[in-house]
Amino acid sequence: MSKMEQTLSIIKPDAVERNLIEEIKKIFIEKNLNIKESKKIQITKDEAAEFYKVHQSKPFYNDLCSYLSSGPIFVMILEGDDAVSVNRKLMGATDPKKAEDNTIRKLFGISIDKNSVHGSDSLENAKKEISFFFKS
Ligand code: IDP
Ligand code: MG
Repeated sequence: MSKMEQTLSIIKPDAVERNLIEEIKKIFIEKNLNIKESKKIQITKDEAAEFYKVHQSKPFYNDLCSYLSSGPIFVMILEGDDAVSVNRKLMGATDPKKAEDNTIRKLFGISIDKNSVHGSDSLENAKKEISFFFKS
């Protein structure tokens, strides 16, 4: 059975810079992911470090935090049936080279770090990530 969920999506600096916001939003809307709230912002490196804390032991952590804070991002709350997994499927594999055809990362990703989008990987993390960006 499907379940109404909310998840967090981020269009990363590489895609905002290439004016891909509207094109990526269209992909979500066509798959019945409703954009409940959205905003274009730029975060500090400290905020990126907090957001990506789960990756703090990874060798790429510092670069990842620099990158996410390097330019404007577009953050969205997506809502729909099975929104967490539907969004992950639409995004494709982390490495655009390995992403399935017609996924956002296959279509637009440049490299494993400049892979155009972030999406929550579980309902629990979705709740945390939504409250990180959208204080209610
Ligand atoms: P995900 O975004 O598909 O959930 P994660 O493993 O959670 O992938 O990694 C978070 C982000 O860190 C990725 O989207 C990517 O931008 C970056 N990243 C992951 N693995 C590597 C790597 O091996 N080198 C550089 N950056 C990486
Ligand atoms: Mg992840």
